[in-house]
Amino acid sequence: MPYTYDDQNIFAKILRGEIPNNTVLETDHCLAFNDIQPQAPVHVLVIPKGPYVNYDHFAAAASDAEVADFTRTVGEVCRITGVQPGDGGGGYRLISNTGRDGVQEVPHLHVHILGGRVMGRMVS
Ligand code: D5M
Repeated sequence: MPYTYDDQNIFAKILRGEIPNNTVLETDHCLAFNDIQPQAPVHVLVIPKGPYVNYDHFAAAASDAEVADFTRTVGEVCRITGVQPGDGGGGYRLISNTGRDGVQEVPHLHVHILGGRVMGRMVS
């Protein structure tokens, strides 16, 4: 499936420094920042710096280095924010809304990291 990337989306503007963000972690290939409408005490978005529309696009087109960096960045943010389950933290939920049926609002791949409270069961 070909994807056309809209470089006027809000996360593209964040990456270009045109609008501010509350950065948690920046790596060679990723930026992690606090969600502006937090749904949990910890609500961080992790995005790749590359122009990928969604998870499907990223999985097909990103380099191994980008994929590795993205995966490790999600894990590092969980450690930094204290939600990792291994050392007394309570754990977390990862969500990547993808495409129309996933009700994705911003057309730049992002993973939501939600934690700091017990999540409800996913029913919809
Ligand atoms: O979720 C898109 C998410 O992006 C939603 O939780 C709000 C968040 N958002 C939107 N604008 C900003 C800015 N400027 N900073 C931080 N977070 C933002 P989706 O998965 O696409 O429905």
